[in-house]
Amino acid sequence: MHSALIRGFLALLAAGAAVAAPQTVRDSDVCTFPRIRRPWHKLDDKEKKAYIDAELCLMSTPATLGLRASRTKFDEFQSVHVLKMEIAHFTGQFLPFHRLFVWAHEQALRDECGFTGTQPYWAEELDVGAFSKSILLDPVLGFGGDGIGPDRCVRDGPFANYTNPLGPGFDITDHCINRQVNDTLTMTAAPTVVEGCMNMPTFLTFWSCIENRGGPHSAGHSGVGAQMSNPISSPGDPLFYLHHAWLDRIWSKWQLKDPEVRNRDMGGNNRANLSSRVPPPGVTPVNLTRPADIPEPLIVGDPGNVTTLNHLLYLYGLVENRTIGEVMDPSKVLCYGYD
Ligand SMILES: [Cu+2]
Repeated sequence: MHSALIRGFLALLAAGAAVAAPQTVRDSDVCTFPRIRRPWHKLDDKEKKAYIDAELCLMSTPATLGLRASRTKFDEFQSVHVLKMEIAHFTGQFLPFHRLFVWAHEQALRDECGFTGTQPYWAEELDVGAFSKSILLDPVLGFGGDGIGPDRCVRDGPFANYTNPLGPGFDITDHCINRQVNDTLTMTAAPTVVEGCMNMPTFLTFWSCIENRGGPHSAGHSGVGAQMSNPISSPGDPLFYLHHAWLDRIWSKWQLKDPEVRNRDMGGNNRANLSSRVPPPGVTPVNLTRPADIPEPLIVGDPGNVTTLNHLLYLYGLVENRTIGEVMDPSKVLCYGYD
């Protein structure tokens, strides 16, 4: 009787430990001063130059992860996005994955290139209907302008000479960073559209408002065009990170309206049904079929079909993998916030 009690007690302790273990906070996870991300238009010239220089540095730092077709650290990010295409879009992990992905990029700017600022975002509301005149497309203190000529190469600005080895889509081809700005397709970044998403009551309704056609996600991609409008290889344009930081800010603001509930609110499917997806009018359809020689993306931590907080955001070595639960509140493990 006595030993049975002790055995029971020990079993309870073990069960408690097993449940408690994933919640353990490591020293490196304690966030005392969250880094505050700001919009590009509020950075001064020195801050803009520091960010662009750090991105150029990633583009000249050799790849180390052995990922498909990547020559540089910059390419490795694009490669991970290609590898994860069907599980990182139109799935529950769309927002959490892109949160960790943009954070990993910011971290690489810091670790590899000595960047001391924070990941800026593109306040796209300011440029609705006029991406072509955005200060982000400035040739000197920006990302270069619209593409020109038949190949739509960006021929001015700091990234004009970069040879991008991945894309379009799943292809491996050396090409320039290209754009085909379409101001009409930027209307879904309008404040009224964003406000509509902010008023959504649940994660599922909020996420679909952001990602589905007619939502702010498509504005940055379709409005910039060319590589940016390719759902597979879009991180080949450095504007990708400022666009997704803007979306991440909207999610974060939405979460802060009811953090107790919304920092735990997750759902959706784990794998996208892309066969029913057609691009918005004016955007060339992209072949979304994964070639046989590119391995299927891994789904880890979610044995069912529904996305949960236990879902592991697998990043192929870009940074430590994190669960969705760990990135729900950016002011915790990732230690940042927005202005
Ligand atoms: Cu994406």
